[in-house]
Amino acid sequence: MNITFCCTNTDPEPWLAGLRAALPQAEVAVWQPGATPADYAVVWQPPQQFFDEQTQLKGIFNIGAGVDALLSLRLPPQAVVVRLEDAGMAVQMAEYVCQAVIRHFRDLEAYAADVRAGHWTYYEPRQRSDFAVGVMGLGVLGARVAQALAHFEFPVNGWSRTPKLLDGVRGFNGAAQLDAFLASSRVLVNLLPLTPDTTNILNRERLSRLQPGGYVINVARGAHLVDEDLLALLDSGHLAGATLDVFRTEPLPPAHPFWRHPNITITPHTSARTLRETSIAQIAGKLAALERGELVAGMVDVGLGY
Ligand code: NDP
Ligand code: OXD
Repeated sequence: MNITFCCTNTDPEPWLAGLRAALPQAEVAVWQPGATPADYAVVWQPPQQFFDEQTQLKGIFNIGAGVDALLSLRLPPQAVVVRLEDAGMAVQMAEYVCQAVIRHFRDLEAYAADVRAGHWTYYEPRQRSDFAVGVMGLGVLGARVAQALAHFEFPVNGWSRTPKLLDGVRGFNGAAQLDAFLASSRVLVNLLPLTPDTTNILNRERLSRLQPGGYVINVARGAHLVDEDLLALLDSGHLAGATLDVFRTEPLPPAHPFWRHPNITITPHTSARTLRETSIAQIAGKLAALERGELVAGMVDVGLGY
């Protein structure tokens, strides 16, 4: 069996060593233009030329959870597309989102600024019951985040395409319940996949439906958010702030207003990193199962886009 590796911005050597150790029967090599056709591919944002040449793939393993970049390419139609499921990302996402919610809820940014200025000040505690957090997307990552927030006793709403039952989470589903979900939430966490249905979903009309003093946390994809609509709602005072980990263009261009906005915290697409060892173990297990003719979890529905 041959595995070809084509991952942009990734040092290939530790991946090759890990894949060879986990799958000793496989030939594993970095893809070069003109390479002989392989059986499986391990990819992150490969060029179209890769799939134009690798036409005989049985399976494509994406070393991330989101497959939007991959599905924008023409893929060999017979190949199954398998994404990472959790692989250590869910706990990282829960950490990141909880710290963003808590930092805002507890005014920790303002306290840090006061302390830097030598001031010993107090702010009026916020009411937890007024601080409902809405999580868009209740998949592998969103469900973990929603449950972590529920442990801190925030009221938690969740929105998904199909109905979901999660302890401590008030469930909403489908386009018909989106407005009610937004109107019930003050903080909005986005963990949707980027698909034709969800592109630009965080626009002025939707964000205006959040409760006054709303706060936006986008950890999914930059193209979910209409940047200028967020800025306008921050300027109008309807929204209090945002924490953004993902952007339409990454790295975020130096002139972009998000860099300097006083109420926006940005991080460089780092809320949940791919962990190499865990990911290799997951990929190797699924690849072996596919070879035995079994179905595996995490197979992408190309029609739905996630
Ligand atoms: P999943 O596929 O497990 O979950 C997706 C969720 O979104 C599901 O609950 C699904 O509903 C819901 N959904 C999809 N389409 C719609 C729709 N049209 N309307 C309402 N709900 C919808 O994905 P993951 O949780 O694994 O990952 C989510 C995203 O997080 C990734 O696609 C990626 O973009 C982003 N990500 C970001 C990272 C970062 O570092 N910033 C790291 C990893 C991922 P249903 O349950 O009904 O199918
Ligand atoms: C992912 C990501 O989708 O890192 O895994 O954004």
